[in-house]
Amino acid sequence: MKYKILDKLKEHSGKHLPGEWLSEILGIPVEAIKRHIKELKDEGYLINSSSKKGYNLSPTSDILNLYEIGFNLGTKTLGKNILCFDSIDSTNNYAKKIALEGCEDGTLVVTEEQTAGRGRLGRSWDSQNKKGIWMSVVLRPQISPEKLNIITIATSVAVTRAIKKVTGIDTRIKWPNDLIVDNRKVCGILTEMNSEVDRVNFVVVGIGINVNHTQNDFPQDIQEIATSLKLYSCRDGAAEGKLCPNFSRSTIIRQILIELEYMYNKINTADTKEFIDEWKNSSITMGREVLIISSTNQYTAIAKDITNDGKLVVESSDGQIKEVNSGEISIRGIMNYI
Ligand code: BTX
Repeated sequence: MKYKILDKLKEHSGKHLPGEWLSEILGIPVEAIKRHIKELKDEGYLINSSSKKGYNLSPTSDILNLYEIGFNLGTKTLGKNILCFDSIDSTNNYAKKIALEGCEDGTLVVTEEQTAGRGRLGRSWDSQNKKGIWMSVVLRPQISPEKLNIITIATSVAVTRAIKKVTGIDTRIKWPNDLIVDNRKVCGILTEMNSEVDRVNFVVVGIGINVNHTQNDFPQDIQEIATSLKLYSCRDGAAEGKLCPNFSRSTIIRQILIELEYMYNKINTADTKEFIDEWKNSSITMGREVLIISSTNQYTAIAKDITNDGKLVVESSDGQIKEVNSGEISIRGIMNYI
């Protein structure tokens, strides 16, 4: 019932709704309305209560729960099954566990905090309580294992689109899995796979986005390389004395699910050109010198293109054109972040 009250507050956002009116249309006593409003406030919803005017929901509430993420979601596969936690070691770990147990395609795992958030190659990912979006999606794509990189590429385009639509911020993509604003990392993507020789059983796509951090919230070792959506969007406004915009993490997650579902369908029908082109336009890697470190050798090359199945095309200094796959190599740009 409390979420039915929330539906009404959202439907009439910006207005005050009298308790008596809510009581009448929801068919429960005014006392019950009061009790549910208190429960919603305890969950963190910012609701103004006035004995004369009634209740009004503040648009600055930033709550992560099933109701908020599922509100008007409208997807067919992604986010049909959502698991929300207050704290967990890593959403990728949990998603892999339930994927092995057979959870459905598109299952979302999301948490307020990760105690052992992971990056690539054994690196850690700082995932503080309520500061960001720490989420993983289980996918069961119809692709062969060597095409795994297309999932990371689709995800980086989906997140880029979602951030732009919800916050207006333009992020740039750094191969293979970082989103950058202002030369700093605002998002990292960790794609992990379970496969047979020629068949993918499942892929877990982990997405970490810094949203609510101030610069001092970041640990010392990443202060110089990390930023958050709020920090970036406040930069100019704060100087001009404007109020900083408020993004709800649930709205961004919802939009990511919508965008990623669109691209997931494209991947399953091998129709990747549209988002590959978009990736190229948003990429800061294209045309730049990159250092390629493979298990056998190391060389610099120029990033030239990306294939329709997600491999980076590079030209080495001796003029050779090669296709490289992020699964087997590590690439560092010449900029001062990894
Ligand atoms: P990565 O290996 O490219 O980046 C990891 C590196 O990024 C770290 O070594 C550190 O230098 C820096 N770093 C750590 N935390 C942050 C942060 N919050 N913001 C900016 N830079 C940071 C990137 O790996 C992939 C990260 C995926 C994280 C998601 S969160 C949900 C899911 N669960 C999980 O355990 N991982 C993924």
